Amino acid sequence: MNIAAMTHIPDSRYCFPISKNELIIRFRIAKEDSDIKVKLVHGPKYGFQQFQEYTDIEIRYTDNLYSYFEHKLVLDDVRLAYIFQITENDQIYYFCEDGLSSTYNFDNSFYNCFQMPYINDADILPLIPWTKDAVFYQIFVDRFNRGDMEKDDSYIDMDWNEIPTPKNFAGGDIEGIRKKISYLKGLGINVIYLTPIFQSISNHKYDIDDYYTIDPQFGEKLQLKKFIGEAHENGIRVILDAVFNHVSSSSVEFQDVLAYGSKSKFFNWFMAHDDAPSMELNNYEMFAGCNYMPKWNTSNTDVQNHLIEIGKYWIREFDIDGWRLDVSDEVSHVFWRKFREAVKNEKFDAILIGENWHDAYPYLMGDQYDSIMNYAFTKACLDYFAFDELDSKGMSERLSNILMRNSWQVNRMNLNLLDSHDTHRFYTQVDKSENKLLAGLALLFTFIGIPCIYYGTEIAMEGGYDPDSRRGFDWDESKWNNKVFNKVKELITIHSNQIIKEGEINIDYNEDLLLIKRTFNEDTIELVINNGDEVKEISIDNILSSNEFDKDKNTLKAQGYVISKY
Ligand code: ARE
Repeated sequence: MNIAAMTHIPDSRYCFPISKNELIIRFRIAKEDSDIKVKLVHGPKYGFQQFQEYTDIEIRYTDNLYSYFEHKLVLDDVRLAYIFQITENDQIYYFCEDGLSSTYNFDNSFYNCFQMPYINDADILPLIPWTKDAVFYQIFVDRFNRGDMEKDDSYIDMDWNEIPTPKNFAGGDIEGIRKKISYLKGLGINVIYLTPIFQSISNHKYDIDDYYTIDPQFGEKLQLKKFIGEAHENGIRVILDAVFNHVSSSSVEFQDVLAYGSKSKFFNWFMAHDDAPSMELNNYEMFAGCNYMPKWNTSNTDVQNHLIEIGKYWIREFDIDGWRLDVSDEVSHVFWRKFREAVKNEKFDAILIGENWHDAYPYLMGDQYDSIMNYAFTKACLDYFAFDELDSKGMSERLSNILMRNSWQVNRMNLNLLDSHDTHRFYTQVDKSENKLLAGLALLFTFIGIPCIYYGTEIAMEGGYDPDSRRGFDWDESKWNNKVFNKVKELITIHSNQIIKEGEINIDYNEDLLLIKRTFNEDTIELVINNGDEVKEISIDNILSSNEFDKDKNTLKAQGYVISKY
């Protein structure tokens, strides 16, 4: 047995409550030790010495290094003590806070058993109820649709269908999105997430001058109100982009610092390297080497309060349903804790989605944001469908690994995406293979979490890296890929099934086939993807959606998928 691989951490992603009396317990072992048997030995915190119950637990997930036992324990007493009993070749071991031993003295267990000392209501990470049904649609505002024909359009310097450059403007606006609400509703999405809309000189508006003004290119406050009102009437929520890591160098605050250096009242709002910050010397903290994006000092209380007021303002006055948090991994944890509390007080079910590209567990323990943009899922899909870095076994391991990074609540609220304004379009990455795009979408809509479509994916838009992935949406329907469009609608409908919304997930593989099972009560929805080069024979009834599946011959062609229910 590989003892060093054995891990359990109480009150963490290895042990967390999902309700007042339900606890998920995970125990990690080396993958090559998967034949060992494990029992959870558990009892009341006050009384474990006298009373222990033994419960068999099972391996539920395996990644490329480890296997994870996972068990849902229903508790009578919410003060729990426990250890793990391991059997290998008839030999018994115990795993407790002190590690592994061949005997365990229950009389002395109060020194080294694991404990969940008490489950306090406030510490149960809440699942935002509406996220179960949520299907996101991300819009890069300048490129979705132009609706306001009266506005001053002298800034527009690109034809709608032209390939974008980093700096040109196509004219998309909030009014344009409002006019497409019925289109979006027809597609089946129910949350719109907009890239930034506040005053800024760029087309992407991540360098914000004034967080209280909507950029006139995109509209004005009344138009935003009208848009959100109509979206809500149509059952669609609206999420805005919070750029709180940095601001524009032309903002009032940074201009003051450039003018007065350490004498400026805003000096400590930024992180200058000496008393006289200047854009020539680049002697201050900034986003990714961009001196026009000076970093806010989010450790400073005045900055914290300033940004918190902005966060509350757009919820209170415009009834937005949450924030996507730009470069959230570079912003202070202390700030996010305060921000969360303020936002949730304003609207208890507003969602906060961080933009962390990597394992974000420390932010996702219930006191900062609710979930992240799941770029680890994106990367897995690229490695599997586009780059041939993963076979089906590897993909099943990678997806399992991603799930074991977080609690179930977070897994259910993570925003899964195939692409975004910061990546190549997925369709382009898979060399415009319609089959691979559809298989990727089938995975997106059956996996656990919230699916997010980047505008235009539904018509198979193409595009390389920024700025190419930000082309104008082509409203000429004769150019659409209708097969993809109809499949996306079909997959969104499948996603609304309770089995997908609430079900457990099981990830497996069989040679070239990737198998994703979602199970709720006695019912299962299963996705099978053939990522090999050969036709596979599989017998399946009750098909909900498929591509390249021959029902008569029961064969699934290369890159095909089939979703069934039983
Ligand atoms: C512009 C040009 C680019 C150029 C860049 C730098 O368009 O071609 O490379 O400047 O000179 C916004 C705009 C971008 C703009 C950028 C700077 O949308 O078009 O780029 O501002 O002006 C990392 C960050 C992550 C960030 C991505 C882009 O961690 O937070 O990089 N994403 C957000 C937004 C962006 C936005 C900004 C941040 C800035 O979503 O749209 O850019 O507000 C690995 C790393 C990640 C890295 C990721 C992608 O996984 O680990 O940290 O993300 O790759 O590179």
